[in-house]
Amino acid sequence: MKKALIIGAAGFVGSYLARELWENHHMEVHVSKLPQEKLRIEYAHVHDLDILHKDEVAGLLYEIRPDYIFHLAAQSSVSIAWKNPGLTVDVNIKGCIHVLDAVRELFYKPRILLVGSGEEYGQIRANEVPVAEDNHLRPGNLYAATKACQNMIGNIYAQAYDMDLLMVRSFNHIGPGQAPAFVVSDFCRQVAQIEAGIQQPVMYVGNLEARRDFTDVRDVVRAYALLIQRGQAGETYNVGSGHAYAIREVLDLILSLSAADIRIETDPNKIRPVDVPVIEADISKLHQAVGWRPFLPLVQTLRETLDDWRARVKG
Ligand code: A2R
Repeated sequence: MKKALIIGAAGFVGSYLARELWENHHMEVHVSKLPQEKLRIEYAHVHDLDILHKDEVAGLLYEIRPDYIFHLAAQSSVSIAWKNPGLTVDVNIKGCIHVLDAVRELFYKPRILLVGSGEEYGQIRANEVPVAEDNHLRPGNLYAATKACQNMIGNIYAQAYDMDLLMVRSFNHIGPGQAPAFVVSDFCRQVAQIEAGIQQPVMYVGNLEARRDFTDVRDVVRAYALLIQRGQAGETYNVGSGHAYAIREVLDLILSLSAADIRIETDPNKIRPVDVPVIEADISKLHQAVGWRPFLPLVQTLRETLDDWRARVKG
């Protein structure tokens, strides 16, 4: 039985990935969380780890001796990155180096997947859509810049130290349980609150014209599990649906799932200082490598996310 360690599993993706590895790939699953976070996963061993402390990373790896390591830990919010760039750089770059160095110093060679972001491509030009892995990176925000840097560092470590690592650039992933700082979760929460009568029937939105590539988180983790087993070392793979939707289209779909009569208003706080008009993934490299395609239709994910918020709002 292969052993997997998911670093940074108390966030949105971690539990979904743990379940995928356990149920569909029959791995022994270890997960890490920050000491102050709460996390219980029935079929996973839970460990405390702050990646800002390199010794802790090394100690945990030595204790578990995983075959596969998924590096998910990050300061992953674009808006927090604007407010706290220092923390974002520390966690996303220094923390990643701690993980890579701890792995490099082990007495054996586990395989590592570094999780990056479609935001790394930044200002994608019209003739570059859908964007492929060898495109220029022009990050438009601090979060994206740290993830682009993580990717470059991953490439350097893979070549210089012959490490068995691969990287992904994941586009917007969505699904039940996501924090409301992300657009789909935010919209679903607002609709659920309006339906429950705890918010006026007005929805506050940001830039509705931006086009983004949305994938259900369960499809995303399926790609991670396949890649770590069958992907090519030293390579970067886009993980996305391959189709960009305008935020307005997503909003309309969510509104169509509710009987409530809702007015739309722009909230200047939700407009980011720099926005990228279109982000859409070319997923042919991933498909060729492991045969992956997304299964879950957008409307199903939206329905389940809205239902999840309806349950959360009821408490
Ligand atoms: O920021 P928090 O308190 O939510 O904790 C996050 C955690 N984290 C850390 N873990 C260990 N040591 C640290 N110094 C540290 N700082 C933050 O990593 C959170 O629990 C987890 C990342 O989960 P999320 O932010 O929910 O990201 P998600 O959506 O699960 O995405 C996984 C990966 C991230 O690297 C994203 O940047 C990428 O996929 O899209």
